[in-house]
Amino acid sequence: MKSPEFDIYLQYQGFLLPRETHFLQSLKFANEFKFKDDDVVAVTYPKSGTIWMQEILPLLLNGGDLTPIQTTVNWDRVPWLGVKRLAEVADKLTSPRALVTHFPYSLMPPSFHTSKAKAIYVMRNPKDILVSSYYFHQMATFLEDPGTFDEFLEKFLEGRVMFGKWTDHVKSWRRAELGDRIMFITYEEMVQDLPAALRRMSDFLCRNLSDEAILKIAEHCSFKTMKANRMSNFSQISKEYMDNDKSPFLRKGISGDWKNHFSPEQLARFTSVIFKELEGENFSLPWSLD
Ligand code: PPS
Repeated sequence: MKSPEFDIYLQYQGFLLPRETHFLQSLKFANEFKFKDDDVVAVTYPKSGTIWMQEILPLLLNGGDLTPIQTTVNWDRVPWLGVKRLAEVADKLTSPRALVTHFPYSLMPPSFHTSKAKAIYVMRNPKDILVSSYYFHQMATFLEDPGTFDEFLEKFLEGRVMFGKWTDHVKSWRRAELGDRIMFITYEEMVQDLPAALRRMSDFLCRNLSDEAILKIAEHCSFKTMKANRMSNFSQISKEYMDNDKSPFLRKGISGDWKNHFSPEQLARFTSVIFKELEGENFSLPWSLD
């Protein structure tokens, strides 16, 4: 039996954050974290490809040496900004450092703004995020029970989920002041042609990688390889926190699974809300919402 909502989430600057991993102290640590100019942070709304980036970034930064993904668990290899573990591993990270975060722009620490650190924002079709998150809420005991898919869809649209509304998150990171410090990529692009997506990221990070290195990285970052990598598949986490038998963390790894879950009514409701909230924004979505 899961605990009530207030036990599960910490309210922080208008956002609900899972208490299991977020503490006032870890958030203070994040706020005081000193970004360096050669850091790179992958920014994601939950379930958009975070752990994929924890696999990709070390390999792009080191030219394809597999040591980090074979010897270090993902949460220590590319730690989460905001999560308590960061304080324990921050000093051990070697430059160029890679981090991930679910933070909306407003939660980024002052040093991020004054540094030249780069950000890669990974965006995923929100319908697939909803589906992925629905299963994740069933397997992660530190998150609330999602209820029915219909109930969870309403919660998601209202932003009564960790890190708030998806639309607010994507809008928050469209900041002119970031200029060429940020690149945007989609989960779908990565699924469709991983080597091409890796090439784009590697160019953004000014890594001059050979085609051979890119192909090697793509092979080791495929869904199949990651699912078998015990440093990345959460098999080392106790069932008490994540029950992979209920739903594996690396669940399907595809785009379009929403088609197996949405009714026509749910689709119409979802599309109209998201559409309305993005009206007037000067960026377009790379996929159609309906
Ligand atoms: S979390 O909890 O926010 O950190 O989750 P996150 O890592 O952002 O997202 C989990 C989804 O990403 C999928 N994933 C991948 N898809 C394709 N290829 C690779 N290599 C890969 N690695 C992770 C993972 O399976 C989750 O999506 P779903 O749709 O649930 O399968």
